[in-house]
Amino acid sequence: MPDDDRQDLRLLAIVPAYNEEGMIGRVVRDIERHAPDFNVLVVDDGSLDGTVAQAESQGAIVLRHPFNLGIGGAMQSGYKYALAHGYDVAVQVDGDGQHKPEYLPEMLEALRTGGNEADMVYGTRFRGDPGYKVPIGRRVGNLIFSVVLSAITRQKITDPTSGFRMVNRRGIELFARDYPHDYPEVEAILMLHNNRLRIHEVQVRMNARGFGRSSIDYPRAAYYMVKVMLALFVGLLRRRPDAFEGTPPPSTGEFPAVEASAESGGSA
Ligand SMILES: Nc1nc2c(ncn2[C@@H]2O[C@H](COP(=O)(O)OP(=O)(O)OP(=O)(O)O)[C@@H](O)[C@H]2O)c(=O)[nH]1
Ligand SMILES: [Mg+2]
Repeated sequence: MPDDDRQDLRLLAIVPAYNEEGMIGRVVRDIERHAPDFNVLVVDDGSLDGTVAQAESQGAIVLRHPFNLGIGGAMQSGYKYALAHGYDVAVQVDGDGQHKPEYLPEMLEALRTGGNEADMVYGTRFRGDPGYKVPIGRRVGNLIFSVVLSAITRQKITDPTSGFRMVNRRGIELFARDYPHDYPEVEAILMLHNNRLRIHEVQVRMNARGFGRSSIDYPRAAYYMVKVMLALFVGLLRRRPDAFEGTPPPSTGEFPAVEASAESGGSA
């Protein structure tokens, strides 16, 4: 993308965080270091530890939930914020340090130029070396969802459980309006497909979780599989609109030049 185009874009990194005091400061600093054009919004999902103080001390914008809503609720709050504040691009960067911000420039480039131009670009661990030892249960679950979603979307979706995803304004509008609740990543891909938004993968390496507890232990993994499979089949029964039904796409290109609204805030 030519530099001139990129300068006009308003970019937001949404960092969902639940009890991530051990990593959140570093995540915010790393985004600022590797992708200084992004403002950083930490969505604190009712943490009981020092997450908010750590995020604020690094200059992030912090949005606080009064109680825990889960990752889907945290991300939807982030997308609503992005929509209300006129951002053109929003990317999820997990607060546990798994997503490496050094990939953000490449993902931004791919959002404009990837495939047939993309509405969502996400980082896949499974096109090469994932960068850490992905637990076997997670690999198997991922493979099952990969087969199902690749068949539905008729394109290769190699890492449907990756949360490392960047969307343009259309994606922001869609997800601000509606975002799946528990374990949202897989369902969100079906939502994009149902709304005829285009998806593109880039190969990334991730880190093992840096601190704190994963939300997905074995009993929950079983629940996750059943719940998400059911949600996929229900999603398939939904009407598929002829075209994206949000704000009509701009005639001038992929990224509408949105008037900067009120406070921009941000650390970048
Ligand atoms: N566990 C948990 N995480 C949340 C919640 N709300 C927001 N998050 C954040 O969402 C991000 C992803 O959650 P993780 O538990 O790491 O999910 P995951 O990356 O799929 O699982 P792991 O690979 O085991 O880390 C993290 O940055 C969490 O801090 C919540 O209610 N529970
Ligand atoms: Mg994680």
